[in-house]
Amino acid sequence: MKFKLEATDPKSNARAGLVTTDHGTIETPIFMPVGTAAAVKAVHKHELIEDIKAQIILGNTYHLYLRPGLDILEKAGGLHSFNGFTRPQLTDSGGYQVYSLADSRKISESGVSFKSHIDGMKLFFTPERVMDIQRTIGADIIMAFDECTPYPCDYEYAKNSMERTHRWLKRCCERFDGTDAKYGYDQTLFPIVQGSTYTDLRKQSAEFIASQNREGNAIGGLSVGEPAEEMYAMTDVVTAILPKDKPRYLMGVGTPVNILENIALGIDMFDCVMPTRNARNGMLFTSEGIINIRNAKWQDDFSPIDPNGTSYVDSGYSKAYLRHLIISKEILGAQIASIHNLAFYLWLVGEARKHIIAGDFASWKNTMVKKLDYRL
Ligand code: PRF
Repeated sequence: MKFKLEATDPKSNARAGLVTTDHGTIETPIFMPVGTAAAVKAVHKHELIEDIKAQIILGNTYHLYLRPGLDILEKAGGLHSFNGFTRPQLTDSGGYQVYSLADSRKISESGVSFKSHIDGMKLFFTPERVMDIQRTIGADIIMAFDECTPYPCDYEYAKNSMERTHRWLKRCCERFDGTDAKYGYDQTLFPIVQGSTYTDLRKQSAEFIASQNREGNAIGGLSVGEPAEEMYAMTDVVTAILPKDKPRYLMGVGTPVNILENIALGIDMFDCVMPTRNARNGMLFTSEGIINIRNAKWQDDFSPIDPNGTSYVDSGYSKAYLRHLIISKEILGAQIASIHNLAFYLWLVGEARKHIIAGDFASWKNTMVKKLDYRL
């Protein structure tokens, strides 16, 4: 993997760059649609590539390991062959899903034991096992096995957890570096900064992660319920320490405003279920603000979903029709709303990139934040 820093904004820490993998180049800042189980919910690959212009998508080790399982993924020739998304893909390590989804979880120095949320089967993930699993899944970028602390989290717990995440990272690196990619293209491992909302822990973690000298770095443990201002403060502390010549990925973030503010702080990559999950409930993100299409005021509004939207569905369907589909729980409603929201997120980061390159990102960002600010 290669990273080329192309431009930095004069009035913020925003950057534009290029991440090159064996499956192609990603223009940063970028948003990665979430495809947990090897599928972006309700969106097929043609729409992802041609309409939404997704450059990279994200899958989850935890889900893919449970279903379809490693035998099938290996027989398929890896994740890209299996789901047909031929551009770059990234897998999260399960270091978050194990904590948020699995039952009867027990954490020890060697790893995490848990029960599958699908059939209750007892499983054990270690850093080494998670590297082997991600080798078999075959994403271009794979994530270290970490512990994402909840919010709030007391200092002692956050410190111990961060230190264990660092020890696990060393085990991840050792296993990853001692094994080969399986499908003829390269993989790269991103470590994850933790440390909850404690500035000294975040600094310590960022310094440790930077010292591992991997090709890219990630920030975890944020957007877990803390106020946005605390999230931004932690991002700021961490991006000041992480190397400038490597991509920075902020995991599981966020709202359009969260994304813009974190781009301003020097983040290059994002993922979040929000555009797809909220789409299925009728929440639409548009360049003019956020609307709930279930609202009665749209029932006889036959104007396009988003006259400024970049995707086919924006001009191809009316608000009244989409409202009807979502209220009637028609599958097509989820599909149209998901495509719309993802196209909006990809448009947003694409515009951010253009403004960074043009040198006027900071003022554009402030205008957009005013339009898009809302509280969930
Ligand atoms: N760790 C991992 N994945 C994640 C997170 C984390 O801390 C988060 C936190 N927002 C989202 N996804 N491995």
